[in-house]
Amino acid sequence: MKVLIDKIKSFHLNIDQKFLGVAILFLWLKSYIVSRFIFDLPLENAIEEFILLINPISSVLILFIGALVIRRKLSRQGIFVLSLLFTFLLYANLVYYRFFNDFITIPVLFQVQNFGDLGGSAKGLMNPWDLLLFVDLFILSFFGRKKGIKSIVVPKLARRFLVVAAAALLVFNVMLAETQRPQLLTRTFDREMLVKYLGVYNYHAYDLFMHSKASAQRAFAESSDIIEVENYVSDGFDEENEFTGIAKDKNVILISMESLQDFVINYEVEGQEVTPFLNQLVKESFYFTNFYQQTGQGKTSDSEFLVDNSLYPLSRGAVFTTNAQNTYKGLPAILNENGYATASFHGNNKSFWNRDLMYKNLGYEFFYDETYFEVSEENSVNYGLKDIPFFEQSIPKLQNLKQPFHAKFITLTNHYPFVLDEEDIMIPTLQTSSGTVNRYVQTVRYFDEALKLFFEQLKETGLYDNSIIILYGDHYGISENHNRAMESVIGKKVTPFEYLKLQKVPFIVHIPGMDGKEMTTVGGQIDVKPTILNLLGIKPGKDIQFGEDLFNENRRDFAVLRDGSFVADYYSYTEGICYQNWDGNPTEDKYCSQLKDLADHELRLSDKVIQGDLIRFLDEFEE
Ligand code: GP9
Ligand code: MN
Repeated sequence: MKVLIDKIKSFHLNIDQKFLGVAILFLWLKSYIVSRFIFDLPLENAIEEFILLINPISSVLILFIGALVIRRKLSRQGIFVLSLLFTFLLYANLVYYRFFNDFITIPVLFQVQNFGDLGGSAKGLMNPWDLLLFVDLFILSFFGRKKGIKSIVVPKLARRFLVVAAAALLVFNVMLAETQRPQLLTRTFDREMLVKYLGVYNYHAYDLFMHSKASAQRAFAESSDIIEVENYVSDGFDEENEFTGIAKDKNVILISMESLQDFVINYEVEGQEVTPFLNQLVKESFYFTNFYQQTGQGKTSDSEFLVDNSLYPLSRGAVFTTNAQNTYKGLPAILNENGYATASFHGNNKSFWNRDLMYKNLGYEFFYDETYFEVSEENSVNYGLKDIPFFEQSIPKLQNLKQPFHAKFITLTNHYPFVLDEEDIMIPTLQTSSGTVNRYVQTVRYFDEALKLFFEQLKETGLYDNSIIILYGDHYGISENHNRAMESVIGKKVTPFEYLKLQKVPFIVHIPGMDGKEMTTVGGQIDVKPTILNLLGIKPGKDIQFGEDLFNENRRDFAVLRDGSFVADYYSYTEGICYQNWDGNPTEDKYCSQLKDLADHELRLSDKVIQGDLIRFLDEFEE
C-alpha cells in the first residue's frame, strides 16, 4: 500500500505525457460540444446529460491507449494523426447531420447518390465557425514542434490503469444507457439514440461491427442457395380466386394500428365499448379473426417488414437495421412499377428503426416523417404526435398524392406505457392488478376515435370511394408480464396456449361498397403482401413470398410466430408443447410434430434469404 501511495505522490507527467493528455482532453471537449449543442439530441433528464458528457471519453481513451499498448510508444505525429482522424469523423457527421438530420452509416458511405445530394450544397453546409473544431490540431502541431517533445511513453503500470479505466468507463456507459433504454444494443432502435447513449465514436464502432457481420454472411451466400427456397415457396403462388383483381387500380390505404391486439374488439369497460368504431367497421369488412402478429425484437418495423416483403423478420435485432442494404422486392416497389405512388406517414423521428434508409430500399417514394407535421407540446404525447392530429394533418398530403396511391399510416398513441393527456381520456380504466393493462383500454379507445375521424375525412374528401382500406395490429401491447391481470380480462387462466392466442391482432380488409364477412382462416402478417397483390390483380413476377393470399380457399391454415410457436388448423405449438385447438389440451400427435418441423424449416429458409441477401439472385433464374 505504502509503495502505491509513494508512487502516486511521486507521480508527475513529463512534457510528452502532458502533450498526450492535452490531445485527449481537446478531443473529448469538442466531441462533447458538438454532440451537446449541434446534434439535436432530445435529452430527458440529468442522467442523459451525464451520459452524453462521459461517452466520448471512453472511445477517445480506448483509441489512444490502445495505440500505446500496441506500439508501446506513440510519436507526436501519431497523436496528431489520431486526433485528425477522429476530428474528421466528427466533422463528416456534423456536415451530414446538417443536411440529413441523421448520422453516417457504413452503407451510406457507399451510396453515391446520398453524397450526390450533399455535393451540390456541401459548401452551404459548411460554416466558418467549423474551423474551431480544428483549432486544437493547430495548437498540437505548434507545440509538437517544440524541442523536448519526443515519443510518448507511458509507464506500464499507468498504461494498465488507463486500459482498465477506459474499459470500465465504456461498460459503465453502456450500463447507464441500458437503464435509460433497455435492449439498446440488441434492438438498435435508432441512430439518434445510439449516438446519444454511446457517443458518436462508439456508435461508429458498433455500426462497423454490425455491418461486417451482415457482410460476412452475405459473402458466403451463393446464387444456387435460392433454389431450395424457391422450391419451397412456389406452391399455389399464382392461384386465382373470386377476389383476384376485385380492387384493381384502387388506392390502398394501409393502417398499422400500434399495439392493437384482437381481444379489445367488442370488449367493454363498465358497459362502454373500447373500440366502438372498429366494432362497427369489422361488420362492414372482411374481418380475419385468426390472424397473428409474427414480429420479433424489431416490433413495429418487423411488422412493416413482414407486410412489405412476406418474409419473416430475424430472431435477434431488427432486420430494418441489420439488413437494410439487401435487395428486396417490396410491396411498394411492385406497386410503384404498376403505376402507384407510394408513401409512408409516421409522426416520429425518421431514423427510428432506420426507416429513412430502409424505406428507399422497399420502394417508398415519399416518407412523411415528423418534420412534415406540426408537432407541439400540446398535440403530442409519449412517442410523438397524437393520432388525431396525425391523421388530420395527413389528409391534405394524401390528397396531393397522384392516384392510385399506396399509403401506409403508422399510428403511435396506443404505445407502451399507454399514457394520455387528461382531455383525451374517453372511458374509465380497467380495474386489474396491472396499471399497464388498465390504461391500455383507454389509449385503444383514443385510437379508435382517431380512426373514426380519419374515415370521416376520407369520405369528405372523396378519397374513400376510390380506395380500399386495410388495417392490421402491429404487435402485442400487453406482454406476458401481465398475464395475471389478463386473466380477469379474458375470463380464463392465461396458459401458454391462451397466451399464444393473445397474439392475435385484428386484420381488416375494408372494400367500400362490399358487404362484410368474418373470415376464420389462420394466417398472419406474412400473408398481407400476397393478399393485397391478389386484390389488386397484380402479379409480382419472380418473388420469394412465404405468405399466401388470405382469400384463397385452398390456402393452408398456418401462422408461424417468430419464436417458433405456430397455430395451424387443428393444432398449435408453443414453449415446447403441442396443443389441440379444440380444447387447449396438450397432445403428442405426430402430425403436430411434423408441423413443428415445417415451421422451423420455414423460419430457417427465410433467415437464409435475409442473411445471404438471396433476393439479389432472383433475376439470374428468370426464364
Ligand atoms: C416508433 C414506433 C414505435 O417509430 O413505430 O415503435 P415500436 O416500439 O412499437 O416498435
Ligand atoms: Mn409498434
